[in-house]
Amino acid sequence: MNIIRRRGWEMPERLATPEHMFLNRRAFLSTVTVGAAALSLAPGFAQAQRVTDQPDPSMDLYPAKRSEKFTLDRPITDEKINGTWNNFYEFNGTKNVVRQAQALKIRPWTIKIDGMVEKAMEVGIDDLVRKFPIEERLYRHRCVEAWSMAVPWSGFPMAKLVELAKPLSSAKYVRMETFLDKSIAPGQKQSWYPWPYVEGLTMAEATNELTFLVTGAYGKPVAKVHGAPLRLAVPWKYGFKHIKSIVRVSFTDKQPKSYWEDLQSSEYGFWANVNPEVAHPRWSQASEELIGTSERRPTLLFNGYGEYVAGLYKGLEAERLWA
Ligand SMILES: Nc1nc2c(c(=O)[nH]1)N[C@H]1C(S)=C(S)[C@@H](COP(=O)(O)O)O[C@H]1N2
Ligand SMILES: [Mo]
Repeated sequence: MNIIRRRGWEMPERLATPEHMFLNRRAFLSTVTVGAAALSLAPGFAQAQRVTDQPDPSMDLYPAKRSEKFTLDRPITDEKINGTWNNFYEFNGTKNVVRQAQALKIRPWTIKIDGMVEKAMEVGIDDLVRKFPIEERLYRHRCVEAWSMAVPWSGFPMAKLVELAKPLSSAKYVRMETFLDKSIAPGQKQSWYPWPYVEGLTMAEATNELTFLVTGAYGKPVAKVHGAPLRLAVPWKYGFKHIKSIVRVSFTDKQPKSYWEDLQSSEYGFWANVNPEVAHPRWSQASEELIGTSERRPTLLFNGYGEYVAGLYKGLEAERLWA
């Protein structure tokens, strides 16, 4: 008999998957597309097993030198645990997405930089990753679902990309977009989601010292399931701001509407800063479970990164900074 036991850090469904709970409700309403979406899982999965990747051309950049500046108050989350507990809705809405994510083709990979910039450009990931020194940073990550992890990311400060892009002084925000390819990502056939995944930051947030573009993790090129070949890390914000597999970075004067805000604006907003005192409409944010352990810890304001970022929000007290 095959009894599935819940490990300590796996929360009850109610807590672990709030993001897809209301999506299921939506899916339910959208009865016409449900059948097609369910069928679409099968071909995506088959393709995942057929893909054979070339050796990653950025392999020689890792492991990168670790920055002394960013330290942890907890052990690094085991790579295996971290690589098998993921949110990547393009592939599926469960935490078990690693096999399907192998269908992602990460070369060639081009990032389009456009909008309010001196000159729009397209840059290949292997050019981009060699333009700046790559460093390793130990960051904590707090998902809005109340679980957390600690990760050795590698990459470069987003400020470097902003500098490269030469935005006009009228640009106020950076809008980022994930790839769109239904043929490899079955989730993207589900028409009730606002694909492609979009996230945004203010210019001040994008150029903050903490804001990091991730190209590697655990001493090697970043895994597909974590958002290869280019993913954002903004450790003072809830996990959903950490957009994966970025293909487009646009500078704009309009506040970008993120994927989650578009889906459910009563629960997810633009700022999404971590605050243990402001509950999500459906659960408390006071504490978090460290994935891979049975440990629960109190959540910290700005996930403990207030010294770097609290100043960004002075004068914005009237805004929904915590959702
Ligand atoms: N494109 C894309 N980016 C995404 C998501 C997603 O579903 N699609 N999920 C977000 C959420 S909710 C979290 S918590 C983190 C999870 O990152 P991890 O799977 O590497 O732990 O990715 C974020 N970035
Ligand atoms: Mo999340």
